[in-house]
Amino acid sequence: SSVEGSKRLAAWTAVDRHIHPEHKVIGIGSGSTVPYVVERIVSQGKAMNKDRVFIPTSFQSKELIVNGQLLLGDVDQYPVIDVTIDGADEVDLDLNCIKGGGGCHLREKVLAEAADTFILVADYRKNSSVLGTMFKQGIPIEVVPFAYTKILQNLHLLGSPKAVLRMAKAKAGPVVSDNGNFIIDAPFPEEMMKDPYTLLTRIKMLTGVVEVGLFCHMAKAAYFGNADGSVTIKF
Ligand code: DER
Repeated sequence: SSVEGSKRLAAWTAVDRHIHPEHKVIGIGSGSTVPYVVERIVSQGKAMNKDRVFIPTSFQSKELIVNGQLLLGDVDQYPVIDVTIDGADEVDLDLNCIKGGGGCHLREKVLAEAADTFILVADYRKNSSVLGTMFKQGIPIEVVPFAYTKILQNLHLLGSPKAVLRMAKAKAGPVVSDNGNFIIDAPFPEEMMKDPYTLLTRIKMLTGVVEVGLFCHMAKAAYFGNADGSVTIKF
């Protein structure tokens, strides 16, 4: 499909531009676009990858690294990362983005922050101007289960009356993250989404919030594959 093709195009272009022989410690994001990132890195060959180490941002990301027969590393062992490449749910004109659609944004943000270069790869549906205008599900927020009801109340008061606990589809009950926490999806009005950094700080201060799926001033570039086979780059 053109969406899958555009994910592959974004991923391959970003790897070709940003993963070079001198890059030895590489952070691998989560979601349905990053498999194309791993595919392209594997295609650089065993000789190129034999002295590289790859740090995962989730169980899924770890599986991609293992199945790609790449060397698996740990962020405790490699706290400084050369390049992290990850997907996004929506990216605005300033490269701020919503992440967490896949419920992995806590570890993703740790590796995004730890990287000298953080790169986003996505299909054309994520290429936006104001966050929330294309990705309508709400800001993903990882919370400790003990506090989720209180946080829902506080989010309603903060400006998101429609904030909800993310329920699992293939399991009874809520989605549980790789860290054993719950996810809340909180849509906010466009006015508030125009200043994502302020909103990030206000949500982060709510007691029991572990991490917020707003990545502000972090990405160095974003690559979007388009249905016509072209690539749009924001930087
Ligand atoms: O959950 C996440 O943060 C993922 O990176 C998500 O934002 C992007 O997922 P996709 O590549 O499947 O659209």
